[in-house]
Amino acid sequence: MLRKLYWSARSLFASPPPAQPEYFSRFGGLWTDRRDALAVLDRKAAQDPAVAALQGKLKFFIENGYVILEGAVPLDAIDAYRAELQAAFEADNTPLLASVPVQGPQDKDVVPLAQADLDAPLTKVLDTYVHLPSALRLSFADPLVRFLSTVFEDGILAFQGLHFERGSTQAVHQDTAYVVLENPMSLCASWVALEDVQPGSGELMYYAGSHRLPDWLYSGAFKHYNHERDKHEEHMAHLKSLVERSGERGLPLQTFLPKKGDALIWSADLAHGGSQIGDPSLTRRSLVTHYTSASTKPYYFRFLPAERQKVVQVNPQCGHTTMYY
Ligand SMILES: O=C(O)CCC(=O)C(=O)O
Repeated sequence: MLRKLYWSARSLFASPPPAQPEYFSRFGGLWTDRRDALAVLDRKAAQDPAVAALQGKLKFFIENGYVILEGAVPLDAIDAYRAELQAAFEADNTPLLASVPVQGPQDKDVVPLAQADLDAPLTKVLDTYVHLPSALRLSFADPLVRFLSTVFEDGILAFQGLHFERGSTQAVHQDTAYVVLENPMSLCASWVALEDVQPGSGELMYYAGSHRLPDWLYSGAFKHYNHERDKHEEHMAHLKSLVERSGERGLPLQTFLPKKGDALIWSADLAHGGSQIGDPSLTRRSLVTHYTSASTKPYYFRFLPAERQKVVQVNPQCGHTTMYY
């Protein structure tokens, strides 16, 4: 009850952050989110050969909110990861956890991997990079790290990983609603194909350019959805608005049909989801990693005891953390 009162009072009095004229979002963002990002890119490319080498990809990312890096992950690294994960599926003592769909306002639950139906579309194995060393070569493959560290202008922190065996069928959404950071726009995700993706398998889909849709403000103020604070209808209206507003702007709905080893990186606010599965016999194995900059903290650190707020440094540029283990 007290909690309810707190949230309703907060909803009444909270006001959105002041507009930041140099950014599209009032929550700011990375340099690639600035209104003058293309000019910034030209300046950076003139000064830094590493940026110049990525200039075409960065321009595409700035304009479209995503970029495809073909062959980003070595095939042998994927095979090693799939073998290690398969061994975990078959073991009775794996510490791995999975998120599974349930009815209710939270709509998901976290269970030991052995209790999860991996063939259910919304099952996600959580943060495999914590327990499977082979996952690190995927989430931190060189082309991903080069691109992400240029975008973040910093080291990178993986703070949520989702492994899918099947298409997710997840409605088109913006990650900033659920994947929450102290600096909400300091977010990118990679989607790595662990096999050649077949049409009908529930392909990843996205509205190109939707990262520039005006902010959706939960309870008039917040970038993220909180089921205790915000009405269910507000959440549903957000999802509906992404399709409507993308349609009004003529943004194309595209699907990703990658080869094994290809990766797609999306920016914080790209509207994306999983297509319906046309052929239930098809798998669609993929690994999503959500990253922020080394200097930003996941919001979940607020709710973890100090000893669990730890970053495992893989190398000077890359670290990972988790809320689950
Ligand atoms: O892979 C998919 O189908 C969607 C994944 C997704 O939306 C996410 O991880 O945020």
